[in-house]
Amino acid sequence: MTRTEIVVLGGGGHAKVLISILKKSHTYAVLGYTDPTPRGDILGVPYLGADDALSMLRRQRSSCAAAIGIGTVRLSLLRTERRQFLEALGFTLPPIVAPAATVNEDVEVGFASVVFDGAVVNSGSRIGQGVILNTHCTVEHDCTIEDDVHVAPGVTLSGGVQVGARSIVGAGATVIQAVAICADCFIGAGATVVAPISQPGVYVGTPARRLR
Ligand code: JB2
Repeated sequence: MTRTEIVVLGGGGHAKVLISILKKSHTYAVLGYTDPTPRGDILGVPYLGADDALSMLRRQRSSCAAAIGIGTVRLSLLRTERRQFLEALGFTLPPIVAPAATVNEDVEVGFASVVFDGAVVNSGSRIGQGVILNTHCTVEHDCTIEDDVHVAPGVTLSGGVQVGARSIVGAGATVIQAVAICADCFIGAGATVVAPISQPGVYVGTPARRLR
């Protein structure tokens, strides 16, 4: 089977996981990664330069895809901006679903989203663009996850939960069923969200309360 060539943006920890998943998928051939800072080869994948190398790459390889490997907490806006930058250059940004993730029937995963190993997404859920569903998170049935949300490792989102754009749900947090979290929230690691959140801010603890 012919593999689709793909370039990864970012050369940190998140990109490393993404590159490993892309290599395992047997669907993609990872050409290299871009980063403002050279970080040497990553899992055998070469450094291509900063993002300004991408327009040349796009001209040379018109069928090359791209994946965003920038996950840094608090940088959801950068992911949004980089997604728009790549779209403007004409790159396709396929959703990347790890072979070891479970995405059940009637689930939509948007462009430039990634679903890492052990994540489970159940039926009726809608995942927007640029979303990170990190290792071993659970997105139960009928959830709506808006663009550029990061669901960190080990999070449990119960059935019918909504998470607004660019929000981050920290590692191991739990959100009970049918609760909506608005855009631009940060839910601290291990928090338990039991009531709707309608104001952007930082929420921590059990039950989760606004910190700032
Ligand atoms: O505009 C950019 C850009 N800005 C920063 N374009 C490109 N191509 N790369 C950019 N970067 C690069 O992203 C930084 O120079 C850095 O190499 C990388 C971010 O790496 P870092 O290790 O700081 O974070 P991460 O995003 O790979 O991982 C974080 O988020 C994950 C979800 C960590 O917190 C991980 O532990 C976490 N699992």
